[in-house]
Amino acid sequence: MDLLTALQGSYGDAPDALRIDGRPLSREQLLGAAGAVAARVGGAQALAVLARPTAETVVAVVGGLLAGVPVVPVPPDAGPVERDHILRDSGAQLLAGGDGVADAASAGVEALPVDLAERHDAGLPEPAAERPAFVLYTSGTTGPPKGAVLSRRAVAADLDALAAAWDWTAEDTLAHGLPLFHVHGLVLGVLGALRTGSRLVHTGRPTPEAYAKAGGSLYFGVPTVWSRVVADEPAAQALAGARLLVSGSAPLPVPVFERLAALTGHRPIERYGMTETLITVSTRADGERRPGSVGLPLAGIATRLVGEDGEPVPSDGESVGELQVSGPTLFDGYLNRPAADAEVRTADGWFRTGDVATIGPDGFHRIVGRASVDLIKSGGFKIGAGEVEAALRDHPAVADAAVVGAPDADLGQRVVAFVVAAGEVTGDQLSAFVAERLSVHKRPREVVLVGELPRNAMGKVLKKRLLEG
Ligand code: MLC
Ligand code: AMP
Repeated sequence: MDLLTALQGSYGDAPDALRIDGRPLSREQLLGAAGAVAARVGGAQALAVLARPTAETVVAVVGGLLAGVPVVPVPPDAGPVERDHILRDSGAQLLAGGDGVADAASAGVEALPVDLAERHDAGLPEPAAERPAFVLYTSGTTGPPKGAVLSRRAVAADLDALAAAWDWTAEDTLAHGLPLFHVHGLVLGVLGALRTGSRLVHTGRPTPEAYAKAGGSLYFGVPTVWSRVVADEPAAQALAGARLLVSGSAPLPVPVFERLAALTGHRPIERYGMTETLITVSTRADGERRPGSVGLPLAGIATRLVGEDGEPVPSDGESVGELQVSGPTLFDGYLNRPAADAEVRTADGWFRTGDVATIGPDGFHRIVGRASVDLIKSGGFKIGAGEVEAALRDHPAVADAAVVGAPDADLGQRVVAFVVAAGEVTGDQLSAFVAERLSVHKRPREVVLVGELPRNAMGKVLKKRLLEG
């Protein structure tokens, strides 16, 4: 089945099939403007899109997909270090959504204009299902972000499995305000709506007031969004008329689940996934929604738990092991990084998630933590400690730095940097330094200046000790 079938076929002529940051767009407008983009990008190695939450971003993404050109979303607040890495590593020759030619020229690529008023019937054949749809950049424990290559087949398989699990149809209005450069906001939050044929309301930012006003039947949010919603009772109560509230990208605290259920009358769906695997496990619209649990594998997905000794771990609901997954939604590999690729795959072809989980006798999965302290989830964003440490070390007044994720009631975890200073510097200056070079959400929310970092005999920083204070 074509990746964008619903987009081309069954859509009505509603003038606001898509509403993004207050701007309405019909499907005919979206397809016409995207067709014009497609006609310009044909044959390019990759199309980078500065992924602001705008209609132009959606048009550029759909244009790339119509042309069969891999789309590389760039965080709109990415500083030069992160942006240049993504553009260089992906081989993108074109950048859509920038502030024009100057922006693109400074990044060494050509600016691709996006005009919402243009109409062009691209008339292009459906690209092969094996072709990459996206290269999505995701942080690892060390080094700069890696580009995960996701095929059109993987995206289509995941969206169809989610539509089945959540009874997601063209009758729905999907509402969310998540960023358009990750799986959650872009793959599920935009392509999911286009593939199922549902309307889409993107709220610009995921604030409780904006969610209350959006009039959705289906809502997506990261746990930070849901915890802010339940703190705003009128906003939460306004969601009572929805059909389904869905949480993902990080663990939903049980008290937030319970509060959401009490205020809205809806027990939220929780689903689990990763950039590299797309969404693989979820509770179902027609099944039990259990607090603290992400439910059952989606159709076509197999999961297993493996112990540190490499032996299988029993599905008894108590024994923990590394969660491994296989199925049609898995990525094709990290761009230009065969060694990193080999690390995450087992000899028999399963993907090692790095998440620690239990599986109950009833098949329900519980994510209990991550194997590495160097991967931080803050507000649903994955942040590699090594990338932030490297950015801090680039500051002339930093002799050494160690970054950890401390528990945080709002963000799940917050980035805390322990820094050995080599000169006069304040925590705010270091935080701003990281925000300028990388993405703003990667900045340390707290900087602790220390005389030295605790290390073991091998010279490795004892991060658990830092976290214990
Ligand atoms: C702050 N700001 C700065 C700054 N400090 N700007 C420049 N320099 C500095 N030093 C600005 C920001 O740009 C922003 O501006 C504003 O301050 C607030 O930014 P913030 O503090 O980062 O926002 P925060 O409140 O922390 O955001 C919470 C949040 C966000 C929930 C809205 O974390 C979020 O959108 N999370 C979603 C993450 C997500 O989608 N993950 C999915 C990954 S996919 P302005 O102008 O913007 O207000 C995945 C797979 C799966 O995980 O399973 O789904
Ligand atoms: P990312 O690489 O940004 O796609 O983040 C993927 C990671 O987010 C996973 O490996 C998990 O650690 C985490 N994650 C996603 N969904 C959930 C969830 N529902 N519960 C707990 N952790 C989650």
